[in-house]
Amino acid sequence: MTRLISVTPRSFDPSSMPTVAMVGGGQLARMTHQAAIALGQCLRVLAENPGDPAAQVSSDVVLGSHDDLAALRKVAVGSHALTFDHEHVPTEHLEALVAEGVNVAPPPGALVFAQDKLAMRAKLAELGIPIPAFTAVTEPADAVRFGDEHGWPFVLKAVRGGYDGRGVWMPESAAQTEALVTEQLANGVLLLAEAKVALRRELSAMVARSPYGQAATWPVVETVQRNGQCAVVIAPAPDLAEESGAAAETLALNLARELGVVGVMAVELFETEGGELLVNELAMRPHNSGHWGMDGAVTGQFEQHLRAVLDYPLGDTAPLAPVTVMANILGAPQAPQMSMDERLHHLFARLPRAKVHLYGKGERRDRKIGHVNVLGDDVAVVREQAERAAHWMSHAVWTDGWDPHE
Ligand code: AIR
Repeated sequence: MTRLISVTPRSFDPSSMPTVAMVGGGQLARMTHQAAIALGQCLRVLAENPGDPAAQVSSDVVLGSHDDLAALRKVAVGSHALTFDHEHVPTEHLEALVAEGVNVAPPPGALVFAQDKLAMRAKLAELGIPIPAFTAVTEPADAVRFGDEHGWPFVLKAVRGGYDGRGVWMPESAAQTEALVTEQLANGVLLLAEAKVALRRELSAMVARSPYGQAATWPVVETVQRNGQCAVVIAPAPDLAEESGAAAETLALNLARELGVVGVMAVELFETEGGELLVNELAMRPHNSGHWGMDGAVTGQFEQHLRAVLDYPLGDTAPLAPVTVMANILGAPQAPQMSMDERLHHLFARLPRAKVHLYGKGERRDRKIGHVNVLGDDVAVVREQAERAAHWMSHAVWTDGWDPHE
């Protein structure tokens, strides 16, 4: 005789899963939400507008500004961790939240080194990590003297708030420097001067670290910059000497530990013509140089960031192909007549292996509106496909003259 055992099914209780709150509703938050879904979670987002990329997709949105403490409190309440899609939150607000018991990840004492470019340089100099020569600029004469000593043009940077080429200038002369510095200081922008380094290329070393102290790096990638912002990422960086790659990963791991980072961190590096590695900038959030890993690594940066801030064990970062190339879809000077939907249709017809990520953003010149990942064996072939695909998506033009309607 068969006995029937009655089993009471347990329904999935989303409230038993942790809530991560992210300040900022851009594409980085949108793709973090995408990873959160797979983990049975919903990312709570503090967005300025309901149409922001992450606000379009999360069901847990707080509308407000990242510099309003009341809005930050509202998004933080009841969350297991509060984390970031950009670096622009005032440090004093974060300290107030920590004092109220909020788990800010990365903690403000670490995040400040990604927010304040001068504090970062002072700290790295103290740790003996190679960086380009720099100085604080409190009056025009400081910058002119720096140009005279280190060569023209040099790089003038806003200490806080800049990204994607914003807040960066390269003055060529003393007169230009004086005008620029006077104008920026009058606007209340703190400045630093940095030597312009003779580069072979730019690299990025990404690492994730959990509060428990577990850390994992991805292979070092090459980042190709155009108009002051990232256009293409090649993973792993082609022809990088094994010792240099290992040294960059070790540097990222050590820095993450020294600074007390929680979550992911990108260490943007210059490879000099002599093969030396210098740190350019730090970002303590998902970063453009890690987008390749969404399709090209066992664990991508967005899932890893969530695992790290929640103190879950970290995921395997191994690449899934000999090479992955990520090409940004950057808004064309003029948005094409052809709809995004039709462009996507044609892209898929021509390049079935291309993995496309669209951010739900309006098309504006050079704005990051999506990216394409292509995996393969040969760097030149894969790079050409990824760049051609991204150019097609933004311009509705095939760079090799191919006509979809012929
Ligand atoms: N971001 C943050 N720092 C650098 C970048 N690229 C991402 C974040 C932010 C978004 O870019 O996700 O919310 C802002 O993009 P935009 O195009 O509105 O300036």
